[in-house]
Amino acid sequence: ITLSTYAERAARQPNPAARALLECMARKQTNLSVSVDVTSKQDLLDVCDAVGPNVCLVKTHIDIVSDFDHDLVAQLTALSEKHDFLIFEDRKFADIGNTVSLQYSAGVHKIASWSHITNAHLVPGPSVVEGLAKVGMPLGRGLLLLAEMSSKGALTKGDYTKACVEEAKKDTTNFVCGFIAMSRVDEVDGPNTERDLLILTPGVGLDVKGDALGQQYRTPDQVINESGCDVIIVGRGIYGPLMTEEGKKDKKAAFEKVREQGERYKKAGWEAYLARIGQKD
Ligand code: UP6
Repeated sequence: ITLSTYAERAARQPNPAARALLECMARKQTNLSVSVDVTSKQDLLDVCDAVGPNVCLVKTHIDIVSDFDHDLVAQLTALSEKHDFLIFEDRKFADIGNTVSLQYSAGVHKIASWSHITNAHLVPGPSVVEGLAKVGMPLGRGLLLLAEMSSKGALTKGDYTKACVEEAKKDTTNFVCGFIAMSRVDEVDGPNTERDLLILTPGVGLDVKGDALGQQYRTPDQVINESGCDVIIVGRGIYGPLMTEEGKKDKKAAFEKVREQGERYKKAGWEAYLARIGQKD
């Protein structure tokens, strides 16, 4: 998998959301996903508009938006069409099948109706996947399992990680289309010839090694080229300029910096991919 191009992998990808993502990555030449962890609707939309041209995927935590309403979803969807990116609600579902199917389809956020991709912990066992599949499959959605986390001391390792990989490989419905992971977890025991699975990787930063709350950062080259992951997820590395005192005072200048950071991470991610597949450009 690691030596195939994104376009080659799109052509053989059975999950519609994963296929659309791979096609978008090849078309826009970007493996960058921006994690827009801001708490106001307008900031969220403005970040998406600023970095939209450089990303394949916008990752949200919709439950942190203080002034959430369905117009936000309508505008986010419009931006995803304008700039050609997909949407990934980072909900990290982790309950019994019946509960997650309700959390995914209903409530305030109605995640399944607008988010192309979402994710889940396998802690409850395979029924978490079944519950989500019931809602997401008819809509052509995709699910990522959290096989490894980026934070210090994460318990997602060893047999737990292996169980996530086995679950994904044996999912004949293809609803599970990949993982959140730090490494090529589907190929630790040799090449994965069973199913093409995506690896999306958070904990990516070019300027700092971590934060005060256990986050650990690696560079796009370490993640894509050395570890063989497919998509880099970058949050504060991109929208960080908005959070500073200076940024709060001069939003226009801050958004220009956000746009520049998007361009910078896009370039770094794509160079790492070209190095991995053995091409210069
Ligand atoms: N995230 C991680 N690590 C994981 C899984 N998810 O950082 O193992 C998510 C966080 C955050 C984003 O919830 O939204 O990725 C990382 O943000 P950052 O780049 O600002 O650290």
